[in-house]
Amino acid sequence: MDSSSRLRGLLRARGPEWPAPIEYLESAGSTNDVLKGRAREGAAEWSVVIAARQTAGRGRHGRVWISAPGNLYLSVLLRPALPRESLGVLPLAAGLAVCRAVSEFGVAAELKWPNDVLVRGRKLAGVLVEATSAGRGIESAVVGIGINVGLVPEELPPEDAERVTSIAAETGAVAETLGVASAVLARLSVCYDALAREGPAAVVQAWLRHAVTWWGRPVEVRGDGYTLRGIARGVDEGGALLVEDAAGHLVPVLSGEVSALRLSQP
Ligand code: BT5
Repeated sequence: MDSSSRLRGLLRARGPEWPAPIEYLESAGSTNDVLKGRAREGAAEWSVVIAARQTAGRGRHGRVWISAPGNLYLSVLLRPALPRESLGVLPLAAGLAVCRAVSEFGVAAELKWPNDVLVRGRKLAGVLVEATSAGRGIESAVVGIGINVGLVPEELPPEDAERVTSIAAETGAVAETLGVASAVLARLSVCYDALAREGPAAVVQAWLRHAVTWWGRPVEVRGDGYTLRGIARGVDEGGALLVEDAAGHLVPVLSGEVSALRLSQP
């Protein structure tokens, strides 16, 4: 059986027939790019592209995503009926789906705004959402998910080794990547239904229950050309991080890197 039929079967065992094409590639530049191409050709919502490895895997802002074989590289196409302001909730929904999916494989992960899935502070998975908008709405959103399944951190350069982890490194067991893919897709469809039915606030609440607990603590956010220090207060319905600045104003942060500051740090 080929890999896409196998994944389709795993999904069928968990629920209804997957509603769109599933494309499995032995190698891709970036699964997000392949799926963006399919989206331009009119691909259906929930179309999936998976690659066994990527030669140009990307993180946000053009960063490199380490994409050796043995891990999961997956992109799924959504056409959410959401206003553009709610786009920021999609990475949270995807992160939540990943967090729930990996718990099936014995990994207790935590979510870090906006798109990290961590275990004991090490990165297990990342999410890259790339959307096109139409008027005030979203035309399509390609949700890219990378999960380290079999990766051996010690085989990476030392600077990466101590910052990453994988399902194998956490559990000592090698999970089937397609099994992880089916768990992620099934969980994503549940999160997405909740988003449509109950609205972004419900997804944000669920996300917060799995998030790193730094609320009420000092953080630093580094974005494009700015640095903001303040107290992390929460996440709003659009998925923006709310940081209370020195003047006591709640500043919604749409993108950036956040780190917790030690209380004594000036
Ligand atoms: C992300 O970016 O975390 C988004 C990663 C999304 C990858 C998926 S794979 C399928 C789809 N196709 C793609 O081309 N991309 C998506 P960001 O928050 O910018 O984090 C990037 C940073 O994570 C890098 O600068 C490294 O420090 C670290 N990193 C790179 N590869 C990693 C890996 N395999 N595991 C853990 N950390 C990694």
